[in-house]
Amino acid sequence: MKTVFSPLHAGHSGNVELIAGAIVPAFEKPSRAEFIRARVESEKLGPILSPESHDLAAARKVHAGDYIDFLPTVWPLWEASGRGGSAIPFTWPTRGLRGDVRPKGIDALLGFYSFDGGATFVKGTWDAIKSSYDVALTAAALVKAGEPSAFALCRPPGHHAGAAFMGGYCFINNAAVAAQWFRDHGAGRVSILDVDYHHGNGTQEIFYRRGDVQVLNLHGDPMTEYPFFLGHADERGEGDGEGFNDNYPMPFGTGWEVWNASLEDACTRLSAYAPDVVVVSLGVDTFEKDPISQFKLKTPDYPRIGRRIARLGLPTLFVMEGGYAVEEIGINAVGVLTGFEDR
Ligand code: SP5
Ligand code: ZN
Repeated sequence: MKTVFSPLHAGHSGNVELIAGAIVPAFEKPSRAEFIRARVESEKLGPILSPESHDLAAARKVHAGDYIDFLPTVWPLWEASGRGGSAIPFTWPTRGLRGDVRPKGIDALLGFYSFDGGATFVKGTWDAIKSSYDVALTAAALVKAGEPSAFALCRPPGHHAGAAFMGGYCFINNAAVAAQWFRDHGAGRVSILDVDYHHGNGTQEIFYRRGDVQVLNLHGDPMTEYPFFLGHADERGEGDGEGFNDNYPMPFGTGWEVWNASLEDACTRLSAYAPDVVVVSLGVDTFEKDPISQFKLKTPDYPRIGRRIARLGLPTLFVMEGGYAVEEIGINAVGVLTGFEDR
């Protein structure tokens, strides 16, 4: 399997986040991608390619144009206001406030275009976002050209980013961009299988009213887990999308047996949908040692995930999402991929 990777991710570094009452170095850090890249090499998964540069037209097909225009301006506006550190949103238009009026000024705009304080900017963040987008599209093109699978080693991740908002370490929704790109390049139906520990709220929102992209999500129950405000089992899609969104919320402590039963059900639904291509939002924060998550998957479980996905028998694009146990992130992420290749 070919991997697409860009070193530009590394400019998105030194960010901080507010978590559990403390401001700490962001868990979503550059070493994540480096550990995965190193494991791709040591496992001899296949060649590692650099991404080709793409314009932002494909991003605008799943995101609002004004949101995409905003992202490259964040750091310049932040610096122009005389600040350093990380640019972090801190005020949001929730119930009782106006979410329909776009305000002015960097603090207001950061809140307007986000749902939490987890998507933060430093100087190199936009270039990293753009490189992650290029990685996803370049890997998608490999699958379109006939590769049975490809690995988009994206960083930053994407599945929390909605049509017009960032959050949860995510800015451009790489998996959604790739799914749309497949639709625009000959695929009649696309399935997105999101196995990250957290609900892919952004992906769900983007495709919720569409029947041409099926979205399947396995995740921590939003009654008790981030992102809290989406991801319940009764969210089945609306309008043309009714029946094409499926959520599998699971409780803290979920291990392989229960998680695998959800995967099996999701795969059955996916096969019934009979898509032309599958996009896997590959998070490995389901791991028992993940520092911010509460599932109990073990290292040998990851190749099992890959083997089950391979049994779908469909062209498959893997898009990297979360996973914060950096020492094991490469072993677990690449474990899914070697499992897929059954080796
Ligand atoms: C892509 C992705 O995996 N984003 C995850 C963003 C999660 N942000 C909030 C995490 C809250 C964790 N709370 C538990 C703290 C334990 N010390
Ligand atoms: Zn996650």
